[in-house]
Amino acid sequence: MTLNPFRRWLDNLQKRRRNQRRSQPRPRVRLHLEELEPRIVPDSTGARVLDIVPVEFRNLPFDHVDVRFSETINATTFTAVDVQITSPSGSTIAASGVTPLTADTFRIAIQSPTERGTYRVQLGANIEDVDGNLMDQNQNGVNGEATGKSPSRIACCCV
Ligand SMILES: [Ca+2]
Ligand SMILES: [Ca+2]
Repeated sequence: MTLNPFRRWLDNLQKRRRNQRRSQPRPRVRLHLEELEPRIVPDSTGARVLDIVPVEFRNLPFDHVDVRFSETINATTFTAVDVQITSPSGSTIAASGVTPLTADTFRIAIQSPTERGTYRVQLGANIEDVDGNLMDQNQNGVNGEATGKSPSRIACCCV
């Protein structure tokens, strides 16, 4: 039984090491949990037109168009100058005014046209959201592009 003394020696050695480890002061790890502060991520996204209504007029006075944006708009930056309405024959219909209905919806007043057919309505791109971002209708991350105007929307007119 020559193994027993060796085993005993090894057991003792392991025990001593374990005891040594226990008796040594352990480094204390303290977790300091901190509440996350609310952070405001600056808005850099330009608004886009979601809806233009109505899309069809039948034997009704065609004197306004309502437009809804993807977000709140700075109403001072949306005026009749930002509206382009083209008649079926290609002439321009002037917008006579823009009135906010809600934070993101506006009514564009126009002079009643006399032509039947399809009218193109384009808006932008210098209309700003409340953070000063110009429109980004094509959502490519570049605001205020001339090509970023709202897509041609159709309003049919029956007069
Ligand atoms: Ca925005
Ligand atoms: Ca764009």
